[in-house]
Amino acid sequence: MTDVGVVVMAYGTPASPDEIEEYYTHIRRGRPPSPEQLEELRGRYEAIGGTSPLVECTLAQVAAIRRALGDGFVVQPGTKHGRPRIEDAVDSLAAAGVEALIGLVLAPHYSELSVGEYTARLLSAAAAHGLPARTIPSWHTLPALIEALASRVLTAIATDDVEVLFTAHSLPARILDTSDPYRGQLEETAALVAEACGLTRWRIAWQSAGRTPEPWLGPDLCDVLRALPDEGTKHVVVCPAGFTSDHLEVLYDIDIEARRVAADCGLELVRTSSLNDDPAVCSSLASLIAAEAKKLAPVSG
Ligand code: FEC
Repeated sequence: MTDVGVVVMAYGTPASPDEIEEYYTHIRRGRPPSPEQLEELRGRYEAIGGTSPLVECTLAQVAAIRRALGDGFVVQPGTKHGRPRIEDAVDSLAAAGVEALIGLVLAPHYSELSVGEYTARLLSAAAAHGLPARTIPSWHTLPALIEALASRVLTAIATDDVEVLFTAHSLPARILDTSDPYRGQLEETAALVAEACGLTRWRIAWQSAGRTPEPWLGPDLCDVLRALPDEGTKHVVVCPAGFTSDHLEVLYDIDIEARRVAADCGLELVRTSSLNDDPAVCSSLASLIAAEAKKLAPVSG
């Protein structure tokens, strides 16, 4: 019997400061950033130590999923904007002779503009090799995810007088004009975690919005932080439920930028630790992949 190929997909990051311009140009769909935009992004990477830990975190997550899946699967990372790209992963799995592909994105919530793009690229690369493929659109209510986030929220809470903010990456607000499930899925994750923790004061907020003229999903995390002191709140826990690992959007946008805003308004901000290669979450993701593989039509021969 031949193996099933698995592409574990993540955002990707520049491997070194020299690659920031190419990476940013790829995110901008081939339009190079202005010198000011490039400098600004370079400054953010410098502030977190020069490069993002996303490569190592993604590889650790892939390794944990590979271990949990065991025999019968060949597991490769594939990134949206870094190396290897999703298409490179599919090429290498096709060359390894897999009979079919399963794709999973290391982000729990589905939007046509986020996970939808990963999926379209995976399916098109698989079709180019004549490989059947299936993907897992979202896993925002996975019990292991809810339990892992709940345990991190409880660890982060140091006082009863606290408000918990569940965040995900903002997207252009035009997604609300369609039946895009992104916002509703973050609300669902947040409500389940809040229930598991017995929280009474919590809400969702959006972070890391793009710097473009069109409206983005709100409320923005920093705006919520600025409003909280007027509501009598002094302590806040930020749980970036839309991300699975340590990277720029967590280490800069929350740990540096949001923390600065919080300090300016007299708020104490604690961030929940990232899931990274949490064994229970990775092994549950492996079970999702294995279940999806069972739905593949048997390949003759
Ligand atoms: O650590 C790292 O080096 C990479 C961190 C990183 C993650 C990430 C995740 C998401 N993004 C999502 C949407 C958008 C949209 C745009 C956009 C732009 C950027 C830029 C950087 C960046 N993103 Fe990202 N994102 C990360 C990094 N992202 C850097 C470019 C500069 C900036 O705007 O900050 C706007 C694109 C455009 O201009 O057209 C939209 C979503 C996620 C969460 C899901 C996922 O992980 O795929 C959604 C990690």
